[in-house]
Amino acid sequence: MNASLLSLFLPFILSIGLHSENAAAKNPLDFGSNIRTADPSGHVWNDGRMYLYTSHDQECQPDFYMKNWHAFSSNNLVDWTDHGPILSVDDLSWSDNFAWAPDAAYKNGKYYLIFPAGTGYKDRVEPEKSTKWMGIGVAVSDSPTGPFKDAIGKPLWTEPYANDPSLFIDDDGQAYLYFHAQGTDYHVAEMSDDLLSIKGDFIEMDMGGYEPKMEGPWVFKRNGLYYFTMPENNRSLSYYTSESPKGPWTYKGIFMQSEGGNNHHSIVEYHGQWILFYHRWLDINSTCHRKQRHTAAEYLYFNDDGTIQPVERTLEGVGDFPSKISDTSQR
Ligand code: FUB
Repeated sequence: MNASLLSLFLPFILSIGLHSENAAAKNPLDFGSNIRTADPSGHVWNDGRMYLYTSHDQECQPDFYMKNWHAFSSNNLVDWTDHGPILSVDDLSWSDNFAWAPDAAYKNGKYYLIFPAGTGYKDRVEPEKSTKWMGIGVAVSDSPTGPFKDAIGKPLWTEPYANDPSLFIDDDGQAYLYFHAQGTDYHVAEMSDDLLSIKGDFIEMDMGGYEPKMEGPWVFKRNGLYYFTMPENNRSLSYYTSESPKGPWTYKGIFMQSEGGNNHHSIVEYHGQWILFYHRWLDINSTCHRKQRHTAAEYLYFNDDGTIQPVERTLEGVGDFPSKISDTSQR
């Protein structure tokens, strides 16, 4: 093409480039519908697929009055299968609302969904009139995609009010339950072997003197080091490290800044790559809300000393993951 023709077509060529860049945008994750999901908990089970367990923002739901939990799975983080609702508060005898951030586990041949749910009413104008209560339940299934059945027919405990459960199972099989609870944040409970009850009392963890308002804890282990991560003040993702799942913990700082609304995340290794799942408040076509939550994913990188590198929110997310894993399989 000569120079004058090139200058004529340059804007067109550039616009194709921009469109193909947008076409590569993989955040929020494409679950094949306009479903709005929040609080993604990622797990890789024995079949090698990545499973995401999420809560569900429904069109026109008031406040955070949420009714069910969903599961999605993928073998490349780009093409997702929607397994639909896997449990609803309608299936519970002790709750009719607040289907908030779930977590999942696989143990002794069974899949477990550990979930917060509740009842009552939250009055944001006159909080003293609120009757809202939440507790943590356990549901079980033979399949990672459910249906899950309430395994104990009641919450694990009723006092204190608690939500945002997160299970970490250590290499020796001991499961630890971290949660957000009124007056009992930064505590952990050891779970019984069948994951249907807690053993003994809550254990207060030493957080090294820094205990900001927290929600949504997530604990993982890498190279023998434990990481306690959480949305600090509900919004910025930050972390501590320790030599033990019960602490003492050392605060290491924020790795994803706040962008306004609440955030909730999980961190999981897949094909040798660490992935951060989180949610974003995005504009939606809704008659009721300006923004609702959508699940997104980013690569998470560690420095040589084990510290976590800052993570930016991107449109591309993990969109090139299929090519990364096919490169790996050719090596
Ligand atoms: O999705 C309901 C609640 O909002 C979660 O339980 C919190 O972590 C926050 O994301």
